[in-house]
Amino acid sequence: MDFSSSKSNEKKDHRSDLKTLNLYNEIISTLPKRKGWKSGEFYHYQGFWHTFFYLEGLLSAQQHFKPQTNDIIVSSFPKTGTTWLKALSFAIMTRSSFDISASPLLTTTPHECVLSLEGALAHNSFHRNQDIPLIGTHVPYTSLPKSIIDSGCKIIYICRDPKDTFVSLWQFARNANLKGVDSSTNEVAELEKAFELFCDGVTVYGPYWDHVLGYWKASLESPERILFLKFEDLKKEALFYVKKIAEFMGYPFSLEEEEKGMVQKIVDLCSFQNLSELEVNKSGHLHGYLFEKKLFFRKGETGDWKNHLTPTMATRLDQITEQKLRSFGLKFNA
Ligand code: PAP
Repeated sequence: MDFSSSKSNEKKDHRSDLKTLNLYNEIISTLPKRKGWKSGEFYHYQGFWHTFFYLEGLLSAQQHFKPQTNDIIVSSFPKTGTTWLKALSFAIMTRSSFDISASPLLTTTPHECVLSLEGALAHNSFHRNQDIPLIGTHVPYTSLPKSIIDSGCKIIYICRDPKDTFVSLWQFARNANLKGVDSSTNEVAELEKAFELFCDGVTVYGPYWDHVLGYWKASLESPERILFLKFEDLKKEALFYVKKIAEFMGYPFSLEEEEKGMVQKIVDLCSFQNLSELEVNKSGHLHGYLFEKKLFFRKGETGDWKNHLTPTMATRLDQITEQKLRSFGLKFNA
């Protein structure tokens, strides 16, 4: 896969050595914590809940990460369309280097095409390819490394109706058969219990609503720097939004490209149906992680919450959303 990055250790950028890792352990051990959805714990840092692994990565990124001037950050709360947005932004950016029929997305999973700031990059799993200025993250806006904010990097944020987000997150946690982890320590909280925790904001990178609000407010203040998207809109009007994303990124489609159907080709390449059927996304684990790649492709629909949540649960999530987001002009409709 090494077209975009390498797995070697020969160069340092924002990763940590053992001494700093010990320091991060010390910092994390002083933070408020709560039992998570599985056996591990969530740690409360700068207003949000984090798992140990990603918090260690975040601390490292906050201390060391130096963006390139042309970097574009692809940001999201987990399970709101990260994989899809990574694929789309990557396909848009690399379309002049690779014919669609030879796109690296056909042989490399989107999470390895666009590496995670607090995951793969911070934890030494990969080195970034400087020719592809795209970085993924789930970090809340207010916790982004200062270097990212100061550099004025563009940010694309995607969010999703919290009912579908919760269901997707719970299904992911439930189905994650973690490599090398004893299944008895791998049990996920019952749906009802996980639901209560989600409503209380106790979920990885939660509270969900605060995460969305951080990016929403920033996008209102600086629309030229932050593009705010919803999964549901992208589902409904993929062509329109892919053009919008490309323009925002500074890689607009030419008239000739549009006439030749390039926008549609990118939509098709990155569609759930296409990506989920590729061998590279069906088998194996993400490099440096315990997750199977196929876990990132479940249904890819809007409204699956209807198959999992009771009407009372759905109303409760809608009410929280209304309370927390409505006055800022934000609503969802899955
Ligand atoms: P991540 O934040 O852990 O990377 P993310 O990609 O945001 O996960 O979320 C996975 C969801 O996106 C899954 O939704 P579901 O559980 O409701 O099915 C997954 O199926 C969906 N998904 C992945 N790729 C695509 C795609 N190309 N188009 C539409 N949905 C997709």
